Amino acid sequence: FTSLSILFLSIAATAQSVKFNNPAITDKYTGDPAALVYKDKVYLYAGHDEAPNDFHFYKMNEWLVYSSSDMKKWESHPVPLKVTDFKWAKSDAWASQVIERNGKFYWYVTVEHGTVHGKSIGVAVADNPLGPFKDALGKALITNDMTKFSDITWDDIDPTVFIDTDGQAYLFWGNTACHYAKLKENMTEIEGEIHHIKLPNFTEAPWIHKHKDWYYLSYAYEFPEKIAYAMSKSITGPWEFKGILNEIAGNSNTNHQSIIDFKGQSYFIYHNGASKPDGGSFRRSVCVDKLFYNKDGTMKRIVMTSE
Ligand code: FUB
Repeated sequence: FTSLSILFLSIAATAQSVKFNNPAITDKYTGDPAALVYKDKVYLYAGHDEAPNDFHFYKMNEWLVYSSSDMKKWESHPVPLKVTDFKWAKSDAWASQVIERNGKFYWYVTVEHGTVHGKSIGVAVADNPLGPFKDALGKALITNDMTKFSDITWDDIDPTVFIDTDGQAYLFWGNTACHYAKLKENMTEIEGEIHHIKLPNFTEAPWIHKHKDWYYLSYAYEFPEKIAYAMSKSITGPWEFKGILNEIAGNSNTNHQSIIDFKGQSYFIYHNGASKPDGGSFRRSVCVDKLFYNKDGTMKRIVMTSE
């Protein structure tokens, strides 16, 4: 081999190792992916986009769950949770996240409240990651009346949950502003005050993760949405803005991310609206791409790949 052919071979190998066959989920339209690594599998929770092609808003009545051992082959499981499982809610299975604590699985969801004006956050619980999940409280965990931050009715959406190394759990959420609060050990009650974080052009979709000794707060930035992020040495901040992580995702005005490490590789999971023939902002599809870190802990921009 000449040194030139070795260079070409290594470029080809790198390109191939980055490539994924997106969308990852093709049996249904899915949005707002939230991945959970548990034992040797990844569980992928997502909202089911049920809007017909001529309906130009979200129609979402249930959440779905898929599992995978390799991030490529995804097994679909029975519907684990519906809006109707929350008797106090009336519609809108919007963004959510599941976390495990002491062998129980807690699923934080966004729904439209039946009596309190606007979106609220509820929590369901199960003994295994595939459910069945049941409403843990019989009422909302967070409502618009509690946050008292803005008059918009969709301020309390998009929960992301994180358990720090000292065992303290935190819930972050929000639209227009990012809020956070501690969760009690039981994972179903807020402890103390609700705090508000200032982040440039925050739209929605916060996701908290930790990699090595850095905390990352990624979120949907502007509208149509890109994904940007901030970093901190502490879960309570201060957060330093680090810029754009992912560009607008094909044909979708939202771009909702989930970030995990699995079997030695980091992944960026999101949705786009590019599925043929009828994909779009309300008929989204979950995609998976690899994520890479720089030596200083910052994240490299995502290279979105398709088949
Ligand atoms: O899927 C409904 C809403 O769209 C989510 O709650 C937001 O994050 C955006 O993706």
